[in-house]
Order: sequence, then C-alpha cells, then structure tokens
Amino acid sequence: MLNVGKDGDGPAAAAGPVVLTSAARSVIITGAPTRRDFTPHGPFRVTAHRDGRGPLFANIRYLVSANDAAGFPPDSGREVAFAGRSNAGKSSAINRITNRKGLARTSKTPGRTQLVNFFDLGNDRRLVDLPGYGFARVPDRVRDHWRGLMQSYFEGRMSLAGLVLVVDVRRPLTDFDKQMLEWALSAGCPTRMLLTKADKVSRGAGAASLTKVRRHVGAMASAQLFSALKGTGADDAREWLAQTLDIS
Ligand SMILES: Nc1nc2c(ncn2[C@@H]2O[C@H](COP(=O)(O)OP(=O)(O)OP(=O)(O)O)[C@@H](O)[C@H]2O)c(=O)[nH]1
Ligand SMILES: [Mg+2]
Repeated sequence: MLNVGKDGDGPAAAAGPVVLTSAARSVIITGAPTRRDFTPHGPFRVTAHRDGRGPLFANIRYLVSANDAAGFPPDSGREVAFAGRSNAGKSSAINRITNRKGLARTSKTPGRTQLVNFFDLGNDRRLVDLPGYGFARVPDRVRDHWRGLMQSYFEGRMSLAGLVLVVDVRRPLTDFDKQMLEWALSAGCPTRMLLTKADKVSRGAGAASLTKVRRHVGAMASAQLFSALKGTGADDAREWLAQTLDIS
C-alpha cells in the first residue's frame, strides 16, 4: 500500500541511485491489475504543441474533482497524473503547460489541492492534478483520507499512461518522491520529473540539481528543469506529454 510515512521530508537524497528495495515495494499495490502495454510511440509533431496552443491543449477543460474512486471519470483512453510534494508547483505546472492561467487552482498555502482533479483534453485524453503529499500539521484523518484516495487512484487506474513527478529544484527528493518513482518503475509507468521553480536558482545551481537528480534516478525517469513563472522547460514538458498521451 502507499506508505506515506511522516512528513515525507526526510534527509537529503543520499548519493547513489535509487534501488528497488523490498521496503520500496510497500508503495506498490499488490494485486494491481496488469497495466496496459507502454510501448514507445511513433514520431509526433512537436511544433504543434508550442505554447500550449497546439491541438494537444486547444480544447482542454476542467472535467471533475473526485474525493473518492467513485467520483473518477470513466477509466478509458489515456491520462497523465501530476504528483509531488505539497506546494511543489503541480497546479502551476499544469497551468503553464496548457497556457491556461486559472485552470488548476494554485495557492501559497500547502495542501490546496485536496481532491483528484481531472482535465479533459478531448479524444479521451486527460491530465490529472493530484493532491500533494508531505504537508505538515494536518489531522490524521485528513492524511488517512489522502492515503486512501491516492491508493485507489494508483491501484486501479488502467488509463494512467504516465506520471509527472514535480519537485522543487531547491529541495532534496523526499522519501515519498523516491517511493513514487519506484512505484512507477515497477508499474511500467513512464515518469518525467519536473524540477520546478528553476527561476529561483542560478543557471549553475539548476544545472547542478538536474545532474544530481539524473544521477540519482538513473533510468527510472527522465528529468528536466522547469519554471511555471518563466516558462522554462514548458516545451519539453509538452513534448513529453504529447508522446506519452500518444497525441500527434
Ligand atoms: N517562482 C516560482 N513560483 C512557483 C512556481 N511554480 C509554483 N510556484 C508557486 O508555488 C506555490 C505553490 O504552487 P502550486 O502550483 O499551488 O503547488 P501545488 O504543488 O499544486 O500545491 P498543492 O496543491 O498544495 O499540493 C504558489 O505560490 C505558486 O505561485 C515556479 O515555477 N516559480
Ligand atoms: Mg495544487
């Protein structure tokens, strides 16, 4: 089951690659149905997605917010979920990538996104804004609810075609970030790490963080710098989404 642990804000990501330990498998939901075959897709028209105005996001609209699995939309087609620590910048990343300012609600207050929010791209493709983890000072029942909600999402969502793991470029990977990576790897779910808030660090510091994270995650995920504020890396993220969602 999803093992949320404490705050998830453990010591800095230690040196060395993440290995798939048995402890890490605690995040893997036993008995999960076999996922769809994640075969690489053919070439796609990159330029069509520039600035979020291309066909990929042209018709994006808010679909539904779910507080439990019963509220999820039909599990067909393909979707990519945005996960990450609370306040990391998931909702802001979705807004920048889709070029829609108020699409996903953002906040300075950690824990703003408490529901699973679905956005429809048309043609049975979706983006999913997940509630963040690691927010401090919440009652146990809120944390338990979050755990159950995430578990029911990751357990059975056959249309989950990819995971975007959003991390603050200035912060070390949390234990839970690592568990998410390991889960995605074991589930065969392609993962893209966005090292966001890149505008808050120098180019050198951003590049150093990227190198460190890439070394750390190895083949488990691809990684890139990102800034929702400046738009850094937005095209790369769009291209990855287009490929993962199999949209041309
Ligand atoms: N400077 C800067 N600020 C950012 C960036 N991305 C997000 N922020 C700010 O970080 C705060 C949190 O952003 P959100 O997008 O709401 O974060 P979230 O991960 O969706 O948070 P939860 O919904 O609480 O899990 C907001 O104040 C954003 O304006 C970025 O790239 N650069
Ligand atoms: Mg949010």
